Amino acid sequence: MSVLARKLVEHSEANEFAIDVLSGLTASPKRLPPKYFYDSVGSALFERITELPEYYPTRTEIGILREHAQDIATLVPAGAALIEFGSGSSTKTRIILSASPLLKAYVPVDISAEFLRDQTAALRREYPAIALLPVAADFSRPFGLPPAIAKMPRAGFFPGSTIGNFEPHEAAAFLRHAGGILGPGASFIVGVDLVKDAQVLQRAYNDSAGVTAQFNLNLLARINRELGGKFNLACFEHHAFFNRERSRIEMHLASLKRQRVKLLGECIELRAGETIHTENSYKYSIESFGAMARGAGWTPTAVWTDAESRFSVHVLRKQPGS
Ligand code: AVJ
Repeated sequence: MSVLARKLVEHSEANEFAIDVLSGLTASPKRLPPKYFYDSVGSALFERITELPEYYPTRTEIGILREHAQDIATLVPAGAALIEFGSGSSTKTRIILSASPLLKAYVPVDISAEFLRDQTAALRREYPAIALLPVAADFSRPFGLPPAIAKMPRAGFFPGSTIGNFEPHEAAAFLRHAGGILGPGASFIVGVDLVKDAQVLQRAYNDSAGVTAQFNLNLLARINRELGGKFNLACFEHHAFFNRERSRIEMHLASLKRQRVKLLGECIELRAGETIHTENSYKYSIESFGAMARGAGWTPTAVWTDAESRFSVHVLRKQPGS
């Protein structure tokens, strides 16, 4: 990419952040999109979250992937390219790559070009027989695949229950969109967190070390850093709770007092106790996720869970003609 092209991209990204922040903070109720959690500070905090004793999803999913890696590999088409949507933890990717000797290519798709560069350099050394073809893009939008995989069958990989960040209708639209990218004959490996006891869920998002609170508050710190906002983090509190009616964990930042905050020439007013809604993390049952996948052009083919039914890994097959 030329210097000018890179500048334009950076500029439009900064602009998009400013637009999303201003529109979210002037809306009622106030909200901020969770995709902005992941700057370098936020990504490092998220890595720490995945290691917390209360945060069961990551280690549970890794356990399921390890235990069933061979079964998963048999459902990946021979000679396929593996396309990962939002390449987060390389631990999970390595389990799939190591178990599937017939994979020809690995295409991690991630919004952070820097993260992609670091991650692929290491994988390239470890898997010399697999073509590593990173794509820097927002995976929830249309993006182009590397020409080198044009003729290969494809398998998708979407772990971590990232799908839970979408509203259910958006999750269905994403599954359909992924089907279009992956093409006929594709399989799709999707990690989905399950509905469960509210205590277990609530503890996972209210850890005793306060890392999730820092992760949530970092959104305001990022707005201060990148957009010159004047948020005082001490005047906000992390809230996370399970909304059973909507089957989702909600995260909010609650204003501890009535306050006005300057941002991009605007003045954001908050009432005492008013919240900024920063994240939804939807939880599904195996059946509810399967039904959504069917409605989005996929056939649920296999599903595994852990002994406590906390997390699930689904393999979907693309419905012919969908
Ligand atoms: C990355 C969206 C799956 O919802 O559990 C963790 C993000 N937020 N703790 C999740 C998150 C607070 C995570 N996902």
